[in-house]
Amino acid sequence: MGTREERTRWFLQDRFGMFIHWGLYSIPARGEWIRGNERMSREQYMTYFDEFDASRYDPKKWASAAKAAGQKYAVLTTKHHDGFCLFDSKLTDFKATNTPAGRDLVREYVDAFRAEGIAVGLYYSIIDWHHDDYPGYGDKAHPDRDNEAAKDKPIDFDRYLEYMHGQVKELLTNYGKIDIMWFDFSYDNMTGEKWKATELIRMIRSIQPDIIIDNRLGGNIRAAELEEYAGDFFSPEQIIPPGGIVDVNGQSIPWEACITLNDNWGYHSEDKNYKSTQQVIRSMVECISKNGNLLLNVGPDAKGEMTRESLVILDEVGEWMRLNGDSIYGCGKSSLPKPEWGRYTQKGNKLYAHVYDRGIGPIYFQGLKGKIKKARLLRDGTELKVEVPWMAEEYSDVDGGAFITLKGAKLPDEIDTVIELELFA
Ligand code: H79
Repeated sequence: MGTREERTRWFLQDRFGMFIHWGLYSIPARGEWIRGNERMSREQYMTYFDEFDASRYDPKKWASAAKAAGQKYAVLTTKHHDGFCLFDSKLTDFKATNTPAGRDLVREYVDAFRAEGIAVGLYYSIIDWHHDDYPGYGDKAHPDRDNEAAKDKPIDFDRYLEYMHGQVKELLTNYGKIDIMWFDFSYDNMTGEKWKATELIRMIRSIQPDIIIDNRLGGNIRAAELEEYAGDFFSPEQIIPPGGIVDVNGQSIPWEACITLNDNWGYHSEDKNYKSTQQVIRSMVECISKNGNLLLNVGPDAKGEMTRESLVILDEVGEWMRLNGDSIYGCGKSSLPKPEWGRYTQKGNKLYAHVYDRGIGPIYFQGLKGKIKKARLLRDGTELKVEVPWMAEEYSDVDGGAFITLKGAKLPDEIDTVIELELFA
């Protein structure tokens, strides 16, 4: 089983993953929260169950898109808040095998991603709008409990917990080795032992000793004394924490920002508010420069295809990663402060300068005078000169910086030009 440090080692190396939100909500195509947001009744929502056919679902295509983008792990919504299961659970009828799709979609996902050498994660919503014994996430978001008749119906929450624990057990028993368990999420007093979290964690670790788990079952992952269920990594959503994530002693702890490509997790046919490839890459670099990972979301459509816009971004990210991946994988925060022209990532004595602002003249590296053994453009290996410009001693000696000359007026890569600095050991 090992320590958190041992369990998360691969995760901190890999740095970049694909999040996939896919389910019945992909049919109305207004985001994954549609049933809650629009107060849809169970009957209304069941019409999607009756037509979900996943007819163009080919997770091999997803896996090759992830692979080409340089993503090293993936996380799929096996059950979102709506309670619909993409897997063949024995504990419910509300599952893909009972829709026109008629297949266990999680099985195919696991197999396809494994075949590409991509680590496999499973998202599982502990909130459940379908189960009769779930109290609802607030009264507003649970359509069935808005209904006067349903409101006073007594619930047996233990029965829900048995169901939830049982499904997690199925997921971790039936699909071979699973690398990540991604729970979503605790709120108010619905946290920690409300989920029988210690028991749940022990069961998980007895089946999958090396699995890593997010921090959304509750507890305080930043504390000195950790609850057993506090999780292996912190999971900020739609935000990159300004200072990374540190524990109470100021030590960096594993974290992963999950970010959407447009403004929705689940497929939204009218949401064209996509981030640019440049934003995506620079955000990934920002995460790594703060010792974090990026889990980048895609929301495939009802048939199972990723949007054209998403595929273009993934493709462009991959093109950049192919040339600049050395500045990403296995890299983390540098001890140097953030430079004014961009960001640093670092791996041992290799310091990667991500230059966003070319300026004119040579680029200034504060604190590195006499410390650079070799400098090169990462994308093609071109040697770069560490020189002392005319009159440099008048200004560089002040804080011991070094200058590197970059030829031409423009950056060789507008997205992120990476200079690899090999430092003297
Ligand atoms: O699966 C994705 C989200 O659906 C889920 N977590 C990520 C990974 C998530 N669900 N809820 N939240 C995150 C936070 C709650 C947001 C809310 Fe709302 C604000 C719930 C009600 C108001 C956003 C806006 C969702 C519905 C309206």
